[in-house]
Amino acid sequence: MNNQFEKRSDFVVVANRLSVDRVVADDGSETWRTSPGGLVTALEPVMQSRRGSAWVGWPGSPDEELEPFVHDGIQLVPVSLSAQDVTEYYEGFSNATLWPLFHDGVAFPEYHREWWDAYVRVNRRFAEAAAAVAAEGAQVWVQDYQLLLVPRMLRTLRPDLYIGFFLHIPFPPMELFVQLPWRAEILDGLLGSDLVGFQIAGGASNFIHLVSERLGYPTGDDTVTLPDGRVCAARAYPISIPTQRFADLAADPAVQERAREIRAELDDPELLFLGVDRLDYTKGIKHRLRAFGELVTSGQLDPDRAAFLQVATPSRERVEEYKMLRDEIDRIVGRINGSVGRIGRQPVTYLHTHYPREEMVAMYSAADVMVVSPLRDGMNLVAKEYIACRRNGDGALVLSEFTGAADELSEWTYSINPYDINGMKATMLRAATDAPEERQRRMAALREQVFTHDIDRWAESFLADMG
Ligand code: GDG
Repeated sequence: MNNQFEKRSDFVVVANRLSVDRVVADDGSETWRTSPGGLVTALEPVMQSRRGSAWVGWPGSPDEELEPFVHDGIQLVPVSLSAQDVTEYYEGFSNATLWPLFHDGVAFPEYHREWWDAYVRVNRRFAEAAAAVAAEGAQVWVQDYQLLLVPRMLRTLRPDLYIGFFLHIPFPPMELFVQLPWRAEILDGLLGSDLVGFQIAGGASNFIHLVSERLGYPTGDDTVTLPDGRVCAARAYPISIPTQRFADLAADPAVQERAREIRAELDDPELLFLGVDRLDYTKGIKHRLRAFGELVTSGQLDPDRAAFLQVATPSRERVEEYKMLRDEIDRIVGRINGSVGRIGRQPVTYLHTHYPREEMVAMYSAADVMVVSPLRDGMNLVAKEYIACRRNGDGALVLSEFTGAADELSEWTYSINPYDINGMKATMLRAATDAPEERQRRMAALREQVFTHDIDRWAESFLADMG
């Protein structure tokens, strides 16, 4: 073990990205800022409360060797990736093999042996960095599909550690998973953990079933007993959001004013639909726009009175499938606006850019109907954020049954199958026209669920079970 760290840490998070973003000032000087992402927000209190916690991750640009440094009391351990690693491990195996395969194969997964070699090589680098910074008996929490091999590698290096893993995306059914040429290695990688967390119970049971069928290890409802007698548990921990923070922002008078402005800038529609996503083929953006387009073209919705605001944040822009999706969405939006728009009034406003959180909250506050239509999604935080922001208890959430969020929320959402365009059209209309009391009743129940199940509860329950 090396001695490059002054103190070793009792709690270590290992994630593809570091918890900080680089900020370059006008004079060219560089500093780091804690990243605004949900995971960082969730884990910050836990990390601050423990002695010298550490976060192992990639700083975000290729070919950069950085020494470990301390930021806001957290020890940051940068893992370097070459440009080739980024292409093969990150864009390749993580985002063009595992991502589509784990999302029901909604895009075709590509299998390349050199991508796999890079994935193994980079996972080992993360495991070695974590092994070097973790104190004797420390808790190490590994995050997500980019690092599926890390638990086993880390256990081999450091059998004294408690190792947890959380998968943010779905865990596929056996029939899909077994396509993977490296299925045995990946299962073994995860089984290096003491506890594997999934978004929903179905993911955990897919995993247990697979291990039982393929490896023949003895399994219980939520446990696997390994040949050396060690037990690996697999359970659901549905992730959530910092609900109160969203609610507080929505209550800010400046944000409320901005919400009014947004409606005015959209030419004061009577009915405003909203979609917010990373531009990703799993999110069903095309499907929802097609449904809305048919509703306004057929006259079931009046194109002079209804508007759709779609934000699609740029994502994975160098991956081929994402470039194609962007072109297709441009075409669909152009066709709708070209056929039913008029001068000064376009039914679809499509924004391919990233906004500050205040602007997102103003949009959530402005929209009458939120449409969340993924073909498959681990959880979907946008759905929960919309609920948190509906401070007056109004608004309606149209939610795909193929999201993790539907497991918790579908009793009170307007539930859709995004492959069924007619069904989606009918449900979007219903969400828009139901009696206000019915919409309020549903929203009250949704708010109760999201306020009592926030991100702190998620992190606390996982860590408590990790031991
Ligand atoms: C993965 C899983 C799981 C989006 N545009 C902007 C912006 N966002 C924020 C949203 C939300 C987050 O990004 C997206 O989270 P999702 O959960 O919807 O989706 P993924 O990015 O695919 O996340 C997913 C999640 O991990 C957590 O486990 O729920 O299933 O796929 O917070 O608000 N935020 C800002 N500007 C934008 O333009 N500030």
